[in-house]
Amino acid sequence: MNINTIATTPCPGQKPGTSGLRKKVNVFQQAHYLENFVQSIFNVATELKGGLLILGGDGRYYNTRAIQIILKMAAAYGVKRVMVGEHGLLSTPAVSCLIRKHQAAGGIILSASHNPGGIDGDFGIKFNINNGGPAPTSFTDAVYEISKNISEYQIADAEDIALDGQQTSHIGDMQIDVIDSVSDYAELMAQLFDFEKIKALFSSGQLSMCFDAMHAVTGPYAREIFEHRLSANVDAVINGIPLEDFGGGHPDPNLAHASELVAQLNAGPAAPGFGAASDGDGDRNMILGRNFFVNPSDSLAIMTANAHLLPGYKLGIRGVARSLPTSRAVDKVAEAMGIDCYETPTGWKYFGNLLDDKRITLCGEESFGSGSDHIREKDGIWAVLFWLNLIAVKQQSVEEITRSHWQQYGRHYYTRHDYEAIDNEVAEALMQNLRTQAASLKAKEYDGYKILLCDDFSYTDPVDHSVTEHQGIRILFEDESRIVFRLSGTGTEGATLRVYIERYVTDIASHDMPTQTALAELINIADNIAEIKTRCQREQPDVIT
Ligand code: G16
Repeated sequence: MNINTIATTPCPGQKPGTSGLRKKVNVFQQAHYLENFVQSIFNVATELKGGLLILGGDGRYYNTRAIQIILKMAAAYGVKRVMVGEHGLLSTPAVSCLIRKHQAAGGIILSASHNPGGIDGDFGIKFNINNGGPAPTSFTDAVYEISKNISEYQIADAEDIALDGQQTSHIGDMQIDVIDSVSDYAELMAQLFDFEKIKALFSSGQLSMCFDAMHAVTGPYAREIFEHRLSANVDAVINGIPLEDFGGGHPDPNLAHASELVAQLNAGPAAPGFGAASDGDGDRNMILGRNFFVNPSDSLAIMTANAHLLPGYKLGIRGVARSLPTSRAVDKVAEAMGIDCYETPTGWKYFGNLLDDKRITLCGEESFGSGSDHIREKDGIWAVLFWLNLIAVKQQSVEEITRSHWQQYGRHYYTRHDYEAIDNEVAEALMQNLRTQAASLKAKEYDGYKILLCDDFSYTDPVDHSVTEHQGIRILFEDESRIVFRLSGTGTEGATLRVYIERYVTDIASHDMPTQTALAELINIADNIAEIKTRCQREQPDVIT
């Protein structure tokens, strides 16, 4: 094998965000851009030398091109073996599953998650470590430092590898196995959930479902698991073929972007009883009942309260964790169950230590993510199966399960307002203004809401004691309402301000208000305190979830 050493210069801006490096496709297509970053990863992940690498992506534009480049660089670096998904496809949870099952040294996932794809869309790359989870900040910081000074990279002089069909080939001494993207993952799911019970739900005609794969990576997983293994209705999976541009759609499973699914579930008495969607790389989920939306924060709370009813969790759960902006619905359940509930910064990587140290079994985020100790990533199909299994055990609809949960624990009305593509300096100044005000806000009252606490969230990891600061401004009111402000770490254009608002209501008679109405006063208070409209020159948020 001939190895070429290529001289390069650093490409600015290769600092990974909340989840890997995400940029426009044309940025990744610049000379040496991808290669610089991959070489920087290899230089930090030295355990890959002589080890196994899992490689795949969500099928977006540039996926297969990037895989060919990475394979040749991996061979040059001395990776022993690479398992790559057929057609270059692997969901993020499947990569995590494969790393753990095959004791790989790590995995590279090519995805910009829920961001749009296609030639004018976004591309991304992230590295997962040998526990199957996202690389911690110490790792990504080290990669960034190398990327700032890189002067050369190595790449094997080899032909492209065929990614169609399961087969084994070599570049030099490195073995490449093109594997079935689905089977290992599907087997893990069958161990956690009662497939027979779920199957009976469908075969008895009691339930039909609609899963929107959004032309992203989960199509093949959903077809195999829901249609083949669980015998769901034949039309259970829509938009099931992965496309490089996601069919022109935005693969973000929320009420705005999964509109085809929402229309089906809202189509009256003949609508399916269960609906769900996942994102570009298959780690997010949205759960719907007939004409009913389950807020992701509520979903985590409901899972926590009921996990013991499902085979994979029948021994009970150790503890739970949620990210800062996720509503405190799960805190109420944890309190009642007498288990620990951790509050972490945004980003799945912060759950890894808690899972590895066996402090928690379940974790989740408001950003349509939930997961458990079965892997080290959030997991969209897993969440769908969790809900299907719960419906089969409880013999109740999605709405009935959710409403009875609210009756028992109270309801956390919750919304997130996103202001997108704001000028970076304006966004930073807005956050700085909040930081400056934080200490003086305590005990102030707005429209009858009195502030109990206001701070810039900082997290000390209880396992490795690392400290992560400036993770968002949180304002807690005396009636348990909360407002959180933070800037997104996944966008690719300007800054995105996220404002998260919640209000806790125990009175059952008040559980039927439209969410934006229930939160109207707090929405105004958020604007008063942060001066969003004047500073950002916006009348309305761009997206409300
Ligand atoms: C990523 C992370 C999640 C995080 C989300 C939101 O999700 O993996 O842990 O909650 O970003 O990030 P932000 O609010 O910074 O945009 P994904 O699905 O995009 O990988």
